[in-house]
Amino acid sequence: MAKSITVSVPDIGDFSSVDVIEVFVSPGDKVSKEDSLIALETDKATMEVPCPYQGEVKSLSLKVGDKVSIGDAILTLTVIEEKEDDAPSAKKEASDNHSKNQQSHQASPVPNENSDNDAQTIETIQLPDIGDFKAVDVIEILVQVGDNVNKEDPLIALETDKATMEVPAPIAGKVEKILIKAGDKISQGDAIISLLTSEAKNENAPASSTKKSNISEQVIEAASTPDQSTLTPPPNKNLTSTKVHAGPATRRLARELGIELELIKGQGSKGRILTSDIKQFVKAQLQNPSSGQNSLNINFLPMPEIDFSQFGEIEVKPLSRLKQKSGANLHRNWVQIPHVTQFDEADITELELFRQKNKVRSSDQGIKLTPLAFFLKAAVSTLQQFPEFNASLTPDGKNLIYKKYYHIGVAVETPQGLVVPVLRDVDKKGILQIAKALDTLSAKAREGKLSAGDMQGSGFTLSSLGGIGGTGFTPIINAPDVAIMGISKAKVVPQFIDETIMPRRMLPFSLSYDHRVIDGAQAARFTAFYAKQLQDIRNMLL
Ligand code: CAO
Repeated sequence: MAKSITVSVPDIGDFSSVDVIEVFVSPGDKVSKEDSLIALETDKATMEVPCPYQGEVKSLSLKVGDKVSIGDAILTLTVIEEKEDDAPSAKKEASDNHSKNQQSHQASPVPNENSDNDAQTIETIQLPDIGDFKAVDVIEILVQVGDNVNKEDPLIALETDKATMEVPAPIAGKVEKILIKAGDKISQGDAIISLLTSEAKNENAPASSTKKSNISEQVIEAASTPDQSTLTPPPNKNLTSTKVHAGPATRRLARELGIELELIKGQGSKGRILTSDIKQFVKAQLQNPSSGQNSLNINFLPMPEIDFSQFGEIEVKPLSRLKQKSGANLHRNWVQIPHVTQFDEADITELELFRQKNKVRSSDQGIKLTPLAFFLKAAVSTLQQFPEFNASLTPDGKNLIYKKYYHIGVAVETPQGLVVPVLRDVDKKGILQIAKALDTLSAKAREGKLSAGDMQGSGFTLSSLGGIGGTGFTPIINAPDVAIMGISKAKVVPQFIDETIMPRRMLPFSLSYDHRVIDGAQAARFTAFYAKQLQDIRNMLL
């Protein structure tokens, strides 16, 4: 039986007032047990709060930017299947390890060449007690040899299947040697880094003296009690596709530099964004400002925040996650690519007669023969004639990558928003095969079953609103493509042909192109050629 349950913030150690940095679900979303609901961030770690039940999100009780503590309501869930036994205790005993986190460093004196001050020593920093975990993955080294670090600066990032954690420096010093590398597996007591330090150390301490550390306590929590109420990163499910995986230091660096993590492709394991990815991204922006975030350096006026309820009744509904994600991409492409749109029209009278003749025959084979299959085929023969339209600019803006394959993205409207699956090898397919592949792919899109691979690899994109209406529109280029074709609704209109007025079916279409790559004259030639292909489809055979 359906039941309403409030899911609250579980025990997250001694932290209170923790920042909510991401909310992964919206009202109406179906969630499974273990799906991540929100991400929290302290100055030491990020953590994701998994869903304790399977159900449907009824309402959210918090938003990004809120500060939460244990017991605060996250959301209300309509539980579809509830198993009493599975219900986690919202509050769980904090691990004994909480207060026992310790970090070690071994000291060995080194001669100090030029100092008559304090003698400098090399301290070997060891992995402290991180709970019951052994052989934990090192996912990132956050310092380099020669770096000066302050006490508490993060040195390395570790990841278990339950949490990401950073190991802070127990003392200030200069990184002398890095004794591990990303990808290593390490356990408590393993040496990680040598620091050259003049910081006073405990002379009475034994070689492997211990020192209190601030390593994040929820890590230990997760380590010691791995059940539903612990803070876990999400399992590798589709749900994660719109999320960014990055540790606290990376997020901090991105925030400091004002960089949206969504813009960066993570090179770490499972696509995790590393600090080195951010540095690389910044470097690329500096080298090629034209591809950079806000490279136009526009001082955008902030959007007005208006309480519309003062004017009448309103209802606020969140945008679907797909729309939020695709909106960011559309915005980037619109702002960063200098678009020009060329409008043209094609006489598709003969094409339509041919299609109507073959429509019944193809529907007998279970194929819906819509005009789009012809438009795609004509796009290929036009791209073959104008290869710079089937290309991508290199990120530094200095080279054009010509594609020798003809994979075409097709914009498909779905209940969640617009998606662009890619039809592969259109040049190698006949019209019926294209129609069939299009039908399969658009059905898959509407059912929300497209894989990431289904949406990659296009060289050119086609967006058809012809089945709906309109006389022309300016489609936004689907980067890294350099052009996109927009198809509008064909209609029969009087046309002069050899000084005679004839009823002809005219198809309006438009081509948005990246003016950095394509000149206006070339675009006009492209659309004229395209119109010619459609006017007499035998041209496509040439
Ligand atoms: N002119 C006139 N009629 C057209 C037409 C055109 N350009 N294109 C299609 N039609 C007709 C079709 O022939 C069909 O009629 P019949 O059944 O009588 O043959 C009808 O419109 C419906 O076609 P359809 O939409 O089912 O199929 P399609 O192949 O034309 O389009 C798809 C498939 C996936 C592109 C479409 O379903 C869709 O999602 N369109 C929206 C895309 C979108 O939102 N683009 C905007 C993105 S912003 O850049």
